[in-house]
Amino acid sequence: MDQKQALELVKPHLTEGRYIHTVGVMETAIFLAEQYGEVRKKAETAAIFHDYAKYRDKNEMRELVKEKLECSDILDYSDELLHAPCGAYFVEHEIGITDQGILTAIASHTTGQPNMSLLEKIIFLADYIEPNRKMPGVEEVRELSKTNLDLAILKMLENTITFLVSKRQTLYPLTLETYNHFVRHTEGSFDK
Ligand code: DGI
Ligand code: FE
Ligand code: FE
Repeated sequence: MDQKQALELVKPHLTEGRYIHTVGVMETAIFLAEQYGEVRKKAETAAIFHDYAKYRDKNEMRELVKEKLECSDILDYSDELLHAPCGAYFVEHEIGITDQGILTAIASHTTGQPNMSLLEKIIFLADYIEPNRKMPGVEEVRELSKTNLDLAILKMLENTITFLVSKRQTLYPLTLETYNHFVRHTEGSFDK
Protein backbone atom coordinates (compact mmCIF):
# COMPACT_ATOMS: atom_id res chain seq x y z
CA MET A 1 0.00 0.00 0.00
CA ASP A 2 1.48 3.34 -0.98
CA GLN A 3 1.08 6.60 0.92
CA LYS A 4 -1.76 7.86 -1.28
CA GLN A 5 -3.75 4.62 -0.93
CA ALA A 6 -3.32 4.63 2.86
CA LEU A 7 -4.48 8.23 3.12
CA GLU A 8 -7.53 7.42 0.97
CA LEU A 9 -8.40 4.55 3.33
CA VAL A 10 -8.26 6.66 6.47
CA LYS A 11 -9.92 9.79 5.07
CA PRO A 12 -13.57 8.64 5.27
CA HIS A 13 -13.09 7.93 8.99
CA LEU A 14 -11.92 11.45 9.85
CA THR A 15 -13.18 15.04 9.84
CA GLU A 16 -11.38 17.50 7.58
CA GLY A 17 -9.43 18.99 10.48
CA ARG A 18 -8.46 15.56 11.77
CA TYR A 19 -7.29 14.57 8.30
CA ILE A 20 -5.06 17.67 8.15
CA HIS A 21 -3.71 16.73 11.60
CA THR A 22 -3.05 13.19 10.34
CA VAL A 23 -1.05 14.44 7.35
CA GLY A 24 0.92 16.65 9.77
CA VAL A 25 1.64 13.65 12.03
CA MET A 26 2.71 11.64 8.97
CA GLU A 27 5.17 14.28 7.77
CA THR A 28 6.56 14.81 11.27
CA ALA A 29 6.88 11.07 11.91
CA ILE A 30 8.77 10.57 8.62
CA PHE A 31 11.12 13.43 9.56
CA LEU A 32 11.76 11.94 13.02
CA ALA A 33 12.23 8.45 11.53
CA GLU A 34 14.91 9.74 9.20
CA GLN A 35 16.60 11.66 11.98
CA TYR A 36 16.57 8.88 14.59
CA GLY A 37 16.96 5.82 12.36
CA GLU A 38 13.51 4.22 12.16
CA VAL A 39 12.16 2.58 8.98
CA ARG A 40 10.44 5.42 7.12
CA LYS A 41 7.54 3.30 5.86
CA LYS A 42 6.64 2.04 9.36
CA ALA A 43 6.51 5.58 10.72
CA GLU A 44 4.42 6.68 7.73
CA THR A 45 1.87 3.86 8.09
CA ALA A 46 1.53 4.11 11.88
CA ALA A 47 1.04 7.88 11.61
CA ILE A 48 -1.55 7.67 8.85
CA PHE A 49 -3.68 5.24 10.86
CA HIS A 50 -3.00 6.48 14.41
CA ASP A 51 -6.40 8.24 14.80
CA TYR A 52 -8.36 5.75 12.65
CA ALA A 53 -10.88 5.14 15.48
CA LYS A 54 -11.12 8.75 16.72
CA TYR A 55 -14.78 9.07 15.70
CA ARG A 56 -15.97 5.51 16.22
CA ASP A 57 -19.00 4.97 18.37
CA LYS A 58 -17.94 5.03 22.04
CA ASN A 59 -20.25 2.18 23.01
CA GLU A 60 -18.92 0.00 20.20
CA MET A 61 -15.38 0.70 21.47
CA ARG A 62 -16.33 -0.01 25.10
CA GLU A 63 -17.76 -3.37 24.07
CA LEU A 64 -14.62 -4.17 22.07
CA VAL A 65 -12.40 -3.33 25.05
CA LYS A 66 -14.50 -5.53 27.33
CA GLU A 67 -14.60 -8.50 24.99
CA LYS A 68 -11.35 -8.53 23.08
CA LEU A 69 -8.67 -6.19 24.44
CA GLU A 70 -6.40 -6.45 27.44
CA CYS A 71 -6.91 -2.95 28.77
CA SER A 72 -10.34 -3.06 30.43
CA ASP A 73 -9.05 -0.68 33.13
CA ILE A 74 -9.42 2.18 30.62
CA LEU A 75 -13.19 1.89 30.95
CA ASP A 76 -12.93 3.69 34.30
CA TYR A 77 -11.16 6.67 32.69
CA SER A 78 -11.73 9.20 29.93
CA ASP A 79 -13.44 8.01 26.74
CA GLU A 80 -10.63 9.85 24.90
CA LEU A 81 -8.40 6.89 25.71
CA LEU A 82 -10.50 4.35 23.78
CA HIS A 83 -9.53 5.31 20.24
CA ALA A 84 -5.88 4.27 20.59
CA PRO A 85 -6.17 0.56 21.53
CA CYS A 86 -9.42 0.18 19.55
CA GLY A 87 -7.78 1.87 16.57
CA ALA A 88 -5.01 -0.73 16.58
CA TYR A 89 -7.63 -3.50 16.59
CA PHE A 90 -9.68 -2.00 13.75
CA VAL A 91 -6.60 -1.24 11.67
CA GLU A 92 -5.54 -4.88 11.99
CA HIS A 93 -8.96 -6.36 11.24
CA GLU A 94 -10.36 -3.85 8.74
CA ILE A 95 -7.26 -2.58 6.92
CA GLY A 96 -5.26 -5.80 7.30
CA ILE A 97 -2.10 -4.36 8.80
CA THR A 98 -0.29 -7.12 10.70
CA ASP A 99 3.02 -5.47 11.66
CA GLN A 100 2.98 -5.67 15.47
CA GLY A 101 5.33 -2.72 15.81
CA ILE A 102 2.93 -0.50 13.88
CA LEU A 103 -0.12 -1.81 15.76
CA THR A 104 1.56 -1.23 19.12
CA ALA A 105 2.51 2.33 18.14
CA ILE A 106 -1.14 3.03 17.30
CA ALA A 107 -2.34 1.40 20.54
CA SER A 108 0.01 3.41 22.76
CA HIS A 109 -0.19 6.80 21.02
CA THR A 110 -2.42 8.52 23.59
CA THR A 111 -0.87 7.41 26.90
CA GLY A 112 2.55 6.19 25.87
CA GLN A 113 3.98 3.38 27.99
CA PRO A 114 7.26 2.71 29.80
CA ASN A 115 9.92 1.11 27.56
CA MET A 116 8.45 2.27 24.27
CA SER A 117 10.08 1.20 21.01
CA LEU A 118 11.61 3.90 18.80
CA LEU A 119 8.54 3.71 16.53
CA GLU A 120 6.18 4.20 19.48
CA LYS A 121 8.16 7.22 20.66
CA ILE A 122 8.11 8.74 17.18
CA ILE A 123 4.33 8.42 16.85
CA PHE A 124 3.67 9.58 20.43
CA LEU A 125 5.78 12.69 19.86
CA ALA A 126 4.77 13.42 16.25
CA ASP A 127 1.10 13.44 17.35
CA TYR A 128 1.94 16.24 19.79
CA ILE A 129 4.35 18.40 17.78
CA GLU A 130 2.93 18.20 14.24
CA PRO A 131 2.78 21.71 12.68
CA ASN A 132 -0.97 22.27 13.18
CA ARG A 133 -0.75 21.83 16.98
CA LYS A 134 -0.98 25.04 18.96
CA MET A 135 -1.05 24.04 22.64
CA PRO A 136 1.01 26.11 25.10
CA GLY A 137 4.53 24.75 25.42
CA VAL A 138 4.52 22.89 22.12
CA GLU A 139 7.37 24.99 20.70
CA GLU A 140 9.72 23.93 23.50
CA VAL A 141 8.91 20.27 22.79
CA ARG A 142 9.55 20.85 19.06
CA GLU A 143 12.97 22.29 19.89
CA LEU A 144 13.85 19.40 22.23
CA SER A 145 12.76 16.88 19.58
CA LYS A 146 15.62 18.07 17.35
CA THR A 147 18.26 16.84 19.80
CA ASN A 148 16.74 14.44 22.34
CA LEU A 149 13.65 12.32 21.81
CA ASP A 150 13.36 11.29 25.47
CA LEU A 151 13.61 14.82 26.87
CA ALA A 152 11.04 15.97 24.32
CA ILE A 153 8.66 13.21 25.45
CA LEU A 154 9.20 14.05 29.12
CA LYS A 155 8.35 17.72 28.47
CA MET A 156 5.30 16.71 26.46
CA LEU A 157 4.09 14.47 29.31
CA GLU A 158 4.63 17.30 31.81
CA ASN A 159 2.52 19.60 29.62
CA THR A 160 -0.26 17.04 29.07
CA ILE A 161 -0.48 16.04 32.73
CA THR A 162 -0.42 19.67 33.88
CA PHE A 163 -3.19 20.43 31.38
CA LEU A 164 -5.31 17.51 32.55
CA VAL A 165 -4.83 18.49 36.21
CA SER A 166 -5.85 22.08 35.39
CA LYS A 167 -9.10 20.68 33.94
CA ARG A 168 -9.49 18.38 36.98
CA GLN A 169 -9.48 15.29 34.76
CA THR A 170 -8.61 11.85 36.05
CA LEU A 171 -5.18 10.58 35.10
CA TYR A 172 -4.92 7.08 33.67
CA PRO A 173 -2.24 5.18 35.66
CA LEU A 174 -0.35 4.22 32.49
CA THR A 175 0.04 7.92 31.60
CA LEU A 176 1.69 8.42 35.02
CA GLU A 177 3.83 5.30 34.68
CA THR A 178 5.06 6.62 31.34
CA TYR A 179 5.87 9.96 32.97
CA ASN A 180 7.71 8.24 35.86
CA HIS A 181 9.71 6.15 33.40
CA PHE A 182 10.89 9.20 31.47
CA VAL A 183 11.76 11.12 34.65
CA ARG A 184 13.99 8.24 35.75
CA HIS A 185 15.34 7.59 32.31
CA THR A 186 16.40 11.17 31.58
CA GLU A 187 17.81 11.91 35.04
CA GLY A 188 20.97 13.94 34.69
CA SER A 189 20.26 15.10 31.14
CA PHE A 190 18.50 18.32 32.11
CA ASP A 191 20.50 21.44 32.97
CA LYS A 192 19.15 22.31 36.40
O1 DGI B 1 -6.26 12.03 19.28
P1 DGI B 1 -5.49 13.32 19.41
O2 DGI B 1 -6.37 14.47 19.78
O3 DGI B 1 -4.67 13.62 18.20
O4 DGI B 1 -4.44 13.16 20.61
P2 DGI B 1 -4.28 12.00 21.69
O5 DGI B 1 -4.68 10.70 21.14
O6 DGI B 1 -2.88 12.10 22.22
O7 DGI B 1 -5.12 12.43 22.95
C1 DGI B 1 -6.45 12.59 23.09
C2 DGI B 1 -6.70 13.17 24.47
O8 DGI B 1 -6.41 12.22 25.49
C3 DGI B 1 -5.89 14.41 24.83
O9 DGI B 1 -6.78 15.50 25.02
C4 DGI B 1 -5.23 14.11 26.13
C5 DGI B 1 -6.02 12.95 26.63
N1 DGI B 1 -5.32 12.10 27.59
C6 DGI B 1 -4.10 11.52 27.51
N2 DGI B 1 -3.80 10.87 28.65
C7 DGI B 1 -4.87 11.01 29.47
C8 DGI B 1 -5.85 11.78 28.79
N3 DGI B 1 -7.03 12.12 29.33
C9 DGI B 1 -7.27 11.71 30.59
N4 DGI B 1 -8.43 12.06 31.14
N5 DGI B 1 -6.38 10.97 31.30
C10 DGI B 1 -5.18 10.60 30.80
O10 DGI B 1 -4.38 9.93 31.48
FE1 FE C 1 -5.26 10.19 19.08
FE1 FE D 1 -3.68 12.39 16.76
